[in-house]
Amino acid sequence: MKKALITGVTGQDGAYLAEFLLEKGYEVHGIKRRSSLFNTNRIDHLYQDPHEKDLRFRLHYGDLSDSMNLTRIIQEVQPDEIYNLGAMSHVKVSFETPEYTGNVDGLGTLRLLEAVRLLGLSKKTKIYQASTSELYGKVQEIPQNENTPFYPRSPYGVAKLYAYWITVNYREAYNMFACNGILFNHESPIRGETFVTRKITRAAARIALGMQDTLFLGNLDARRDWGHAKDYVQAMWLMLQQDEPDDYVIATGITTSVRELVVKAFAELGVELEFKGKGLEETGKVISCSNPEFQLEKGKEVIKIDPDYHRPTEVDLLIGDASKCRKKLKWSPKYSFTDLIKEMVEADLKLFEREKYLRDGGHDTLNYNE
Ligand code: NDP
Ligand code: GDR
Repeated sequence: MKKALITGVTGQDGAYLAEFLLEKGYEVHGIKRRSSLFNTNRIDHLYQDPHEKDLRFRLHYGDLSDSMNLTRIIQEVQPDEIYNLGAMSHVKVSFETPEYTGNVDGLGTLRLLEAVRLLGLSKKTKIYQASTSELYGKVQEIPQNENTPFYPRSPYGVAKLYAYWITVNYREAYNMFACNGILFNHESPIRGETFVTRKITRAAARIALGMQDTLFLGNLDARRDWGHAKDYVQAMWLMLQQDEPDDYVIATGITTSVRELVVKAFAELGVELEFKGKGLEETGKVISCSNPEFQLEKGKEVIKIDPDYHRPTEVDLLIGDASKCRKKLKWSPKYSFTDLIKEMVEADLKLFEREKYLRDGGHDTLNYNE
């Protein structure tokens, strides 16, 4: 039975990947951080009591800033594959915590690679590094592929640039099987609530249900190549099943603006929006609502701009060219952008319908997701 170790197992990708690898018959080990509240919501359905026989899913306390901890876990697990998904992954937050982000996202990768090397596992253990389209940053060329020059635009992007190159360096210097997956944005119903897709699908549901008045956003002109996380974790695994280690772009090849995303999410609920005005004065208003259960008046301003959500330096346009991956890994995404937004909106509508039902019934909902 193959053993995999996942850092960031409690995150969006970690949860989908753990599920995927368990289905493939792996023994899966995950590193989770100690926190004052439970932080395993996304993987609770996979949990196994550690006293069970034939345990195939195990969690270890750890942190990418702690070399000794990482070394001990790797020594104990002796993994065939390591997926380094752990990171401070929010681009805007990285401007507020640049040193921490550099430590975890940049040096954290070095700590893992060096632990594998020092433990004499360079031949046995294959490593996947979660690289990102944020490496491209300021537009140099489109669509972006494995040969497009990097120009990161945030402390997050710069930290991930270090992680990208240290992965390449360990591959070349020590002959390690280490791959970079340069993944473009990927989302799902379990996406973190402060990333723009999920922020929008949650707010659309809440606004339609009368639980929220306004959604404040930043740059509506930014364009991203959005895919589904379920498709993307499959590509991570495929990279480690090849004969030779390499770096791959994973993307859909379709780009959409934040403004278009907002319109689409509301349209899924039968709410038609129109944007008017420019810059900070731009607003999104309701034109019509075909669902009689949602009492949204015509002309209601539901989208407004808050400059606090603007970034000091922005990545304007991402669109990926995944031809290498399609050809070599025989990978292609199953979900379209429409499927993705529909699934996310439906999931959030269900979540808040339940919440509203409980609140209207006078029950205390104790919702930590809000
Ligand atoms: P999430 O933010 O959902 O998950 C990040 C994970 O990293 C969480 O499990 C988090 O733990 C963990 N983590 C944070 N800090 C540390 C630390 N100091 N030590 C150990 N673990 C830590 O991210 P995603 O699942 O979306 O992304 C997975 C990886 O892929 C990240 O590295 C991200 O940068 C990268 N990436 C993501 C893309 C996307 O569009 N989703 C695109 C390209 C790259 P906790 O739950 O406790 O916070
Ligand atoms: P991104 O994702 O920065 O691309 O990083 P995010 O969803 O945060 O932003 C996408 C774009 O939307 C614009 N935007 C807003 N973003 C947020 N979060 N909140 C807002 O209110 C808002 N308004 C407009 C942003 O300016 C940006 O242009 C994600 C993360 O998962 C990274 O870890 C990963 O590496 C990249 O995707 C690929």
